[in-house]
Amino acid sequence: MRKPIIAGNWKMFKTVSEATAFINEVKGKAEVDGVESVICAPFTNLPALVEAVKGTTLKIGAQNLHFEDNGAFTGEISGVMLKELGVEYVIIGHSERRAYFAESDEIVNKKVLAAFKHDLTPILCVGEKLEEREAGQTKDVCKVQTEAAFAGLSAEQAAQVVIAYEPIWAIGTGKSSTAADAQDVIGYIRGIVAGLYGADTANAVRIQYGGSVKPNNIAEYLGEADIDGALVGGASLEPASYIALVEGAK
Ligand code: G2H
Repeated sequence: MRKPIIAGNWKMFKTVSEATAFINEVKGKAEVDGVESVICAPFTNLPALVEAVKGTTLKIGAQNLHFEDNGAFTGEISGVMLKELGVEYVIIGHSERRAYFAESDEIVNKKVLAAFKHDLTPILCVGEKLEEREAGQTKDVCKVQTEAAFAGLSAEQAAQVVIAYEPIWAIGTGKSSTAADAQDVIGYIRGIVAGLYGADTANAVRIQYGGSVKPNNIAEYLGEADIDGALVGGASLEPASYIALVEGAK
């Protein structure tokens, strides 16, 4: 059985004091047996958050990493740096990074490999743009992105990847994919992993849906056979809402 995973993607929100206040409010509440609960925060918050979640089951993730360990890459943060902090997860290839920071499939793949090099679990984002959906290319886009991102991974590593299927047109827009449509694509993505590594690996991989997930629709998504959790932006920012999301994943 795959353990459901709810990951809050805070994007560029919250100062250190706001972040630690959030953890103090959700401690013991956004902790539900059988559900993994991860907060992916801005880099500046990570040391304080790792400290704040000690003694809880909450886990901390970053939202990006550079694929090199160190070097002349002004403004970048590496896997070595994240690992030493005690960070466990890292979002890779979010559509905002692909769109605004020119992250190609090749860069995403290098970042996935770098995450494993430093024992960080990647939350790999894939998903289609509105025009791609309208052109009937959703599955082709997901196939290309998924296969590129997994290049060079062993079956054992592949089984640990968390994939987040996020249709770009549903991000922060209030328009969410129906649970049935999300299941259709996510089941297809699981089939891609099966094609690469076989059924056992595909059955182990956790695949989240992301895009305007809220406390009032999370149960619908988690009710689908292949949907193992959610990557949540806006609705992860308020403690009460985040707690409801984790509870909704039971
Ligand atoms: C998609 C999602 C989190 P939101 O980006 O990754 O954000 O839930 O605000 O649509």
